[in-house]
Amino acid sequence: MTTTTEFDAIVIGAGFAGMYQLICLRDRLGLKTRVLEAGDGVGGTWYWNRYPGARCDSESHSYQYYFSRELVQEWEWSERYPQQPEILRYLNHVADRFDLRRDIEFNTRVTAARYDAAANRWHVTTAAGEEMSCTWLITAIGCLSSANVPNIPGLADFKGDWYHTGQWPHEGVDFTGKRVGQIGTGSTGIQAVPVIAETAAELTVFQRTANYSVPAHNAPLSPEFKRYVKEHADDIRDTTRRTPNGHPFEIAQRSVWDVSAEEREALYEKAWEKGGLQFRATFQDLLVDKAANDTAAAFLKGKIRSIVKDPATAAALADIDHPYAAKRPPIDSFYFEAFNRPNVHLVDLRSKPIERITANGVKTSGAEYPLDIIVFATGFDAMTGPFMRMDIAGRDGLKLKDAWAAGPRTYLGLQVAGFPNLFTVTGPGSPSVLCNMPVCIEQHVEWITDCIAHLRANNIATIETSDEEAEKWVAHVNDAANATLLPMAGHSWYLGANVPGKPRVFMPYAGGMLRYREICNHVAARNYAGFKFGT
Ligand code: N01
Repeated sequence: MTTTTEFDAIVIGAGFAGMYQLICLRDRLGLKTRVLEAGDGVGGTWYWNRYPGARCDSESHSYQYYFSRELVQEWEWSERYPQQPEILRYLNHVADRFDLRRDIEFNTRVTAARYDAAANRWHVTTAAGEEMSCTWLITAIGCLSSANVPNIPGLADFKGDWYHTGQWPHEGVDFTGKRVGQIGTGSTGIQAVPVIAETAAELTVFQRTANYSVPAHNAPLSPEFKRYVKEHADDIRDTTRRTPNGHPFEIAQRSVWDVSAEEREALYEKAWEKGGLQFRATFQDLLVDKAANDTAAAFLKGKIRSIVKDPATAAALADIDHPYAAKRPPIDSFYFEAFNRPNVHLVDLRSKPIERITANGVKTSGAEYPLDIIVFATGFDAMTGPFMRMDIAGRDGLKLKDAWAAGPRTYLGLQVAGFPNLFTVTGPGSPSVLCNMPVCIEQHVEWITDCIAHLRANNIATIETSDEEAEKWVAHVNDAANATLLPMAGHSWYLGANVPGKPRVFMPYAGGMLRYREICNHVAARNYAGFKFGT
């Protein structure tokens, strides 16, 4: 590592996005590039989220980079849904293979970035007080990287240990013989429950909102499937680029109303047996027609009632208040089954909410639950949180915090008006979390790389969008969301509703990855329409 502090480009974050951005800028464009990473290793999400049961909800053969044919051919996944350690091994392999570490500064948290218009440079400050500058600043900070520990009174009094799933200790946590309380039943909590239950003496699950879940049916990959993936890599890549959510399966073209009730039930049963996120592809109208969605919801609630033996627990787990997949649909490995174990208990917080944490455990309005360990599976200050914990100032000192006071406003999720030469990989207003992440990351990184190459080739010093373009894009993002059932889950993190005081704005672009890609390509082909160039 050199001691230079002036770069062509600085990338913040060394997860899937930052690593590929480094490859593109350094190796394809020849830019002097530095990646700044808060952790002491690569991996981003997969570096931090080491909680029990952490595995990917995308199928392994689609949850990888496709930019390098050689990389695709040489890497082999072991399971249908890879576990966190395997994904982290993959990302470390990528870092080694492409010799990335020499340009990544680890243990380096960016605290501030300031645009100097006179010099046309971004000045970046780190927690250790280092100062660096660059022409192009690219955030690759993830959408779900700012842990949300709810402000429940009394946490400081708790005598036991507590952990947030997104900041899990690297040495692991031993639950043996412990009374564990888990708050949160989102995708993370649903993965963690069955694994924690295996060793904890008692596991009490505090559920505020009941959730659907479809079995993952995870299994080791067969040699035939591994061979299929290698032989059909280009087809798999093309499918992920064509489908609205970037997954390697097509959404059925039929409507719920094209088939009889019996046929529908049989199709849901088949999808349940297959498992995974693919369940929502059973019919094309599940996310746009509430009555159609009700049929899937009824099927899934019936499954919960059939799995969970205690009727009161089953009723609380199946009492779901939002359409299926209006919140990010979890997939699980024996989540509902875990409630049949004698050491797992459900506390329904809707009737009796948490009042406080005491020295001994969690106190709801109904009872106090003595605990040795509390696990917060309470999610993230999603999409905007990672930006807001940095002090980013653009043209004329405009703070990003102020520009986004009423919610994030971007053009294409790629740029913010008033922040020249700042690009935001999978930023708010892009498909990101509604899509299989590596697919949208590759698209964003390649678009940004092509854009910077264009600017350099044409001696253009700055690229910047305008308030008007951001306004139009935000309106389009809202229209896309409102054409679906997604806004009907009023408490979802897609809307920022999980963080008290956060503006309620639908943040990801729900128009689908294919449409989004076409829009971005169209913008580029029209000489970056919607952006202003400066010399
Ligand atoms: O977080 P969440 P997550 N008192 O926000 C509850 C991705 N992911 O970490 O719904 C009591 O979904 C909250 O209750 P409610 C995926 O995109 C991916 O589970 O707000 N409860 C909810 O039950 C996912 O969507 C994978 O009423 C409180 C839970 O905590 C995203 O990460 C795996 C509370 C939070 O659920 C986030 O999932 C896992 C409080 N004060 C996650 N505050 C893979 O594919 C919050 N809750 C690998």
